[in-house]
Amino acid sequence: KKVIFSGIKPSGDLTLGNYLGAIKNWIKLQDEYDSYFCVVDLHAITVRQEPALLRKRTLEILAIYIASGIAPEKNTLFIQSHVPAHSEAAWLLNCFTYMGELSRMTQYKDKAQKLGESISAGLFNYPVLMAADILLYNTDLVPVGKDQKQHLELARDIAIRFNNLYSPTFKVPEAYIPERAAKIMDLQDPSKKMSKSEDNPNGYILIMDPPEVIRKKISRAVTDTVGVVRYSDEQPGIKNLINILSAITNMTPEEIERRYEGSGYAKFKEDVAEAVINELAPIQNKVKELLDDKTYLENIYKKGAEKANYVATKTLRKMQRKIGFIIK
Ligand code: AQP
Repeated sequence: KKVIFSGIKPSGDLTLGNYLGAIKNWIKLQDEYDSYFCVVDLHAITVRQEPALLRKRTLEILAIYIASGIAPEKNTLFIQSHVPAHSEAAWLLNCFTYMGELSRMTQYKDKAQKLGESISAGLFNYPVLMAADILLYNTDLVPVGKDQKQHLELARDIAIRFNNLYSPTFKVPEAYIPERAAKIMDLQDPSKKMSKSEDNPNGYILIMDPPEVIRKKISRAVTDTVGVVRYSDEQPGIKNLINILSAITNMTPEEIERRYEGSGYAKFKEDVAEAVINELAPIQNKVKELLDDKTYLENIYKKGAEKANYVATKTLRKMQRKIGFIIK
C-alpha cells in the first residue's frame, strides 16, 4: 500500500479551511492508503502558544479527526512530539537545507511581516521539520491545501539532495491538492486565505462554531455589487462561497451558478450557511462525546505513537548511518 502523511498544527481552533482543504480529503483516501495523520504540536510552538490551550487544542484536533470520519483502527493517528525522531531528523535535514531556500518561503515571509521583531528561529526552520515529518514515513502522497505546496516542493528538493549525496534513502513525495477547496479564503477579505490565527473572527468559520454564529458570519461575508452568483475572479467573495458550497455538496461551480440564477445573494448565503451547519453538526456532537472520554483518545494516540515511532526510527537510523554516525 502507498503511504499518506498529513497533519494540522494546534496553533488555533480549526477552521472550515482546515476541514475542507485537508481533513475532508483524508477521509476519501484512507481506504486506499496506509495513512499517518498527525497533530503537529512541534510546529505550533513556532509562534507563542498558551500551554493550557495548546494541550486542549491538541486533543481537540485528534477528536476532530476521528469525528470527521478518520477511522482510528485503519489509520495511524498520533501526536508529533510523542515521536522524537521528528525533532532528530529535522536537525539532520537542517544541515542539508540552505538559508536561501528557507528565506524564499512565502508563508514565512507573510508571518514574519506580521510578527515584526519577534520571529523565532523555529518559524524560519518550520519547513525543514515538515520535510522530516513527511520523509520519515516513506510517504508517497501528502494531501494538503494549496498554501502548503511550496513547503512540499522544498521537502522534495531536500529528499533528492540527500539521495544524491549518499544513496537512495527517501521516497520523493507528491502533493495531493484538492480541486475545489484548495484554498478557502477569508470571509472578510477574500484576497487572503482563511486562517486559524487570523485576528478577526468574522473572517473564519471554526469547525466548532455553533449554527447561529455560522449563519451570522456567512451573512456578513464580504461580496460585491454585481448581484449575480457567478464563479469569477472579479467576484472573489462569491467565488469563495461557491467553492465552500461545492466542496460540501459536490455540485460543480457551474451547477451552483445555474441553481442561483436570478436569485439574490441573501438566499444563496442562507443556503451556504445551512450546508456548512449540516456538514459540521454531526462532527461537533461527536467531538464533544469523544472529549468526554479521555482514556479512549489516550489509547488511540498511544497506539499511534508506537506504530509511528517504529517506522520513523527505522528511517532515522538509515539517515544517521549514511551520514556517518556510529549506531549503538
Ligand atoms: N484556507 C485554507 N484552505 C484550504 N486549506 C487550508 N489549510 C489551511 N488553511 C486552508 C490546510 O490545512 C492543513 C493544516 O494546516 P496547518 O495547521 O498545518 O497550517 P496552515 O496551513 O498554516 O493553516 P492555518 O489555518 O493558516 O494556520 P495558522 O494560521 O496557524 O498558520 C494544511 O493541509 C493546509 O494546507
